[in-house]
Amino acid sequence: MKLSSFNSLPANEAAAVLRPCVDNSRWVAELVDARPFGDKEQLLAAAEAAAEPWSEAEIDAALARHPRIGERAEGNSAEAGLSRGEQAGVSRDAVAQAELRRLNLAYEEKFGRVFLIRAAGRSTEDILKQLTSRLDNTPEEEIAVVGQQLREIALLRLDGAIEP
Ligand code: 2AL
Repeated sequence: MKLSSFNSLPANEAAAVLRPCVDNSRWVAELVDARPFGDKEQLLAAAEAAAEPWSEAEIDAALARHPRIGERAEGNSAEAGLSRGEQAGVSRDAVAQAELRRLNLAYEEKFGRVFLIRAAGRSTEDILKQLTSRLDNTPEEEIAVVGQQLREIALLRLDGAIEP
């Protein structure tokens, strides 16, 4: 969608464009209310500012909507389609899948939430390396990394949703 169209949508329709980027009503409302944006850079800067920082509760709520790395999102919602695209490069190889599953479960056991990483543009090897290394983080270190990954995913999705 063109930025000019996004700028002039009714608030509920503009919110519906933003929600698949990250399902957080505070972030969505801040951006809807900040319209009109003069250019796409302004929109992306506002989107980043509104995502910094997330509260822990916001992170937990948003994470509930992300499938595990290595699991294909089901259904034809906008979010599911975006997730499938982001994870398109994740190997379907049985050994890689088993390793992802094992490390995902170890991560969930330690941190009590799904492992989140901006998957677009990353190889399976890179994801496995990050997952292994992040397992050594303290909960405080890890929540900062998760927040950053959630911002990156939201910004990439928004970048893809709005044309200049
Ligand atoms: C995902 C996903 O679905 N897309 C992405 O970039 N990361 N999931 C995840 N658990 O990290």
